Amino acid sequence: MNEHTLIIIKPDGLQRHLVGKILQYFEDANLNIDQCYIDTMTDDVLRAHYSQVVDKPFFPELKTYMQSGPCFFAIISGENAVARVRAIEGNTDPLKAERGTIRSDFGTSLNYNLVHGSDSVEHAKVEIARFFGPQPA
Ligand code: YYY
Ligand code: MG
Repeated sequence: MNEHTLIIIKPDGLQRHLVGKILQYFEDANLNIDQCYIDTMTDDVLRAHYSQVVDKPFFPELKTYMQSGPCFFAIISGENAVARVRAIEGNTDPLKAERGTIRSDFGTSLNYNLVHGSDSVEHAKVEIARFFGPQPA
């Protein structure tokens, strides 16, 4: 099934000059980069994006991290793209992520895990609309 998903390369990915390397993981998996841009997340968008964790104790640190510089946003598409992007990114905690995943290879800690990927087809639609506006059906 051809799917579209949202990825975000978090600010340390840009600061550490890892954007090209990270995108290569997706291209090596034969996934497509359909649209992209770089911008700093506003408070409102950040709260909407992380609505399920706004009340968690780690949210203030996550917010500071996510707004420490611009992020790289992209729509990625391809066969089974939602699950495959998550697999390529690896476990949320880089220390638990399998070798060869982005988070294992470059992530430094649970709080600084470099990348985001939508966790379901349904959430991917919502997240793509949030960051890229309404898409043609
Ligand atoms: O989808 P994914 O990014 O793998 O994890 P989520 O459970 O959605 O958490 C979102 C985000 O929050 C995670 O990427 C890092 C951060 N976080 C954290 O800083 N500390 C935790 N204990 C759990 C999550
Ligand atoms: Mg998530």
